Amino acid sequence: MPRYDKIVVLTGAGLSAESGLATFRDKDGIWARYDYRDVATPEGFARNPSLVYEFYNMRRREGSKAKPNAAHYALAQLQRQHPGEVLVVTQNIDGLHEAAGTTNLIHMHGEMATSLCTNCDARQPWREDLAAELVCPECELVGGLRPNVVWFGEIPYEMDRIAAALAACNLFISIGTSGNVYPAAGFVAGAIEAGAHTVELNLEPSDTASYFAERHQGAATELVPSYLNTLLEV
Ligand code: BJW
Repeated sequence: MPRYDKIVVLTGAGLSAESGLATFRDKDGIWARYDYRDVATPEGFARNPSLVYEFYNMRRREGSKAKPNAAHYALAQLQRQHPGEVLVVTQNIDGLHEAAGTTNLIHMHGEMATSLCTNCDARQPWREDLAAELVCPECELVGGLRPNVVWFGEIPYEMDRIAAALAACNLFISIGTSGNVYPAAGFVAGAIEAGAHTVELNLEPSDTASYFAERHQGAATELVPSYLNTLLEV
């Protein structure tokens, strides 16, 4: 019987930083170049859809070239080899967890390789650029396609499933996230309430670092494989 048999792992932009994808709030991050109100809110999209399409088209092109790093692979290995349940909840919209082999995965902030139709709610694989004049392949209406991402003021995906997993977990690990954005920043409190051991792995202490029982600082590609290996040792 492993020490922890129900593990929830929350990941953020820091996990994909060493795959060459920018974080949001670091010095050279995305929010240093863009105002989040313009590109990551429904109001910004209504005001200037072209800017938002271009922002996500650029990130989709960059994301399609990125490769998983050692931290993504270590998480996939944990899921394959650990005898307990391991759920990965990612805030990242890139596809690097899947590319590394992670299967039990929730993209709570959406996925950049899919579109969302505001007319029929269909979410569909989308590898090309998105634009206002495109036709939804599902309902065949023009003008409803948008990036399938969760903007500020919108409700993240699969919150019921995440809440149930947190309520049942006995280990919660948070990796490469600033603890700035809710509801993800509140997951550690939910895990503590469930009686779980809580661990933060991050380059710098996050905004919620003081909540965690155990904290390790360092780059994800070093820290994540070495920490997760300790969970696989009997
Ligand atoms: C490394 C590293 C390396 C670097 N190795 N580590 C007031 C109080 C509380 C809440 C609110 C409030 N006012 C408004 C709210 C709610 C709002 C919110 O939280 N606002 C805050 C800013 C205050 N939240 C929402 O609106 C959310 N919806 C919501 O609350 O709905 C209500 C509801 C919820 C639940 C049930 C019922 C109702 C929606 C939030 C949507 C966030 N969307 C974005 C953009 C869309 C996707 C995209 O474009 O990619 O998601 S914002 C952006 O931030 C993106 C990220 O997923 C998210 C989190 O960022 P992350 O991953 O933490 O990145 P960074 O850059 O912040 O941090 C990187 C970390 O990595 C750092 O710590 C580095 O140290 C570390 N690092 N290199 C290891 N190599």
